Amino acid sequence: MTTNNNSVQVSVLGLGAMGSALADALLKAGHATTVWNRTPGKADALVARGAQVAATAGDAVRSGRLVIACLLDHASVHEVLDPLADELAGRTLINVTTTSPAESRELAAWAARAGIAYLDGGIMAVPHMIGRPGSSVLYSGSADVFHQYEPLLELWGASTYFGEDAGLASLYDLALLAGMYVMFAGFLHGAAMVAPVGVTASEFATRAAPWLTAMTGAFQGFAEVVDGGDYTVERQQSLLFSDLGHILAASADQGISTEVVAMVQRLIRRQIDAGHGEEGFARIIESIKQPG
Ligand code: FVH
Repeated sequence: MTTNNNSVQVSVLGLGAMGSALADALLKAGHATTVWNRTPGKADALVARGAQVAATAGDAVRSGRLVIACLLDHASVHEVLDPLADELAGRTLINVTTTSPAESRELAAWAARAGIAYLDGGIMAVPHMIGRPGSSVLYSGSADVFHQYEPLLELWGASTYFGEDAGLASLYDLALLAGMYVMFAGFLHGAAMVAPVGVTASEFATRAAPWLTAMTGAFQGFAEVVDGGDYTVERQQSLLFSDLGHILAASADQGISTEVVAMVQRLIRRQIDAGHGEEGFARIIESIKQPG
């Protein structure tokens, strides 16, 4: 642990993989860190690096002006914090547990009623990335809390504040994860397509990674078309040209599921059927915005 003249008395509730990584980064920066976990034993490595361990969540809350919650889900946050509302009053709570936007707003309202300053966070990193390049954490809720603790928050990753609506960080978090999961499904679909001819997923990955990385260059162009609202602009590939029938047929020939590609094909088809076949691929956002 290094010496830190601006040391914050901070308590971390939840020492799963992520809570432990967050606490470790605080300790490395010299913050006076108290940790608590429901199941004993998970604090040992952190204690060896200078953390204080609290026997109960209440003890942890009482020992910090700033309380970080990194628990499993919204229900576990309430389970731990509800009995401690009086103890938390006048303190600051930053909740980086993954929750839905509605759950984040609910927790912010709960905190406001209890007199707790509240900031919601969405972590865009896996535990080993915390404190390293590429890690970012999204925040919304109290601007005062964000600005007061920004140097501490920067220890975990690049911090971005989206505004007073506590649900915004979660909304961005889940929107980014939506993109990630669909991309992963696309990669795995491709790996399943080539598997019957003896291509390993690892070999396929060496080709898919640079290809998909290059294709992310198209995001900005799609975004400009979407924001401009005119899908007829010429430089885009048309929806008719984007028909995925050949990919569906090849997938079926390989004896694999067509579900992943069929999902995209349905979005395209709805726009073609509505008479927009000559318009650009970005138009499938209209299928997404208006569920069929
Ligand atoms: N790990 C990751 O890659 C992701 C990256 C993005 C953000 N997530 C979210 O971070 C939250 C915590 O994730 P985690 O990786 O630390 O999760 P676990 O290792 O499974 O640890 C869960 C901790 O929550 C405690 N806990 C669960 N239920 C309760 C409860 N009812 N009361 C008190 N504590 C509870 C659990 O305690 P224990 O099982 O050890 O007693 C762990 O400390 C999460 O929202 C991710 O979505 C991580």
